[in-house]
Amino acid sequence: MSNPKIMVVNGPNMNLLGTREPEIYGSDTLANIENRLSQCAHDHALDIDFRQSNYEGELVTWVQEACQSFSGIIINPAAYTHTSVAILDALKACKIPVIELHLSNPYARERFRRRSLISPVVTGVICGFGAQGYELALTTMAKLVKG
Ligand code: CA2
Repeated sequence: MSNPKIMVVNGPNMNLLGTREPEIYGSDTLANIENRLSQCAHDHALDIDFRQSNYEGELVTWVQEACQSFSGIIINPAAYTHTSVAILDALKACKIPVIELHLSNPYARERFRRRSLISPVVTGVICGFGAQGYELALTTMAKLVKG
């Protein structure tokens, strides 16, 4: 039997990770995070599809695709967390587990980061643990999709 497929979606500017603001986001690049997550996926017998886009519509299309043909979604919508009704609406239609993930702890930052539009419709939220949060999310996802 094939492994459950998990889509890992990253929003705008996440391609710049490791180049600035390491005090907030750490010094890992997104490629480093993906490499470690691939090992974690292998350990849990999951297949990951790791993506990043700076475009809201592309993120919406990917969420729709994941809802149709994946077993779970891990999503860091980055700045769109705080603004995107379109991503919220796409996630609302989703029947698979969804984990919202943030490297930083948005509740310890500016007021505008304390509101996530998507939190009310996701299965759970992991934030504030830096890059390690991706592995925490995938380990949790393994339990959600395999029982
Ligand atoms: O903490 C997180 O993971 C965030 O989703 C990251 C977003 C931010 O807008 C959210 O409030 C919290 C920002 C991602 C941009 O990443 C950068 C990385 C390096 C340099 C500049 C931006």
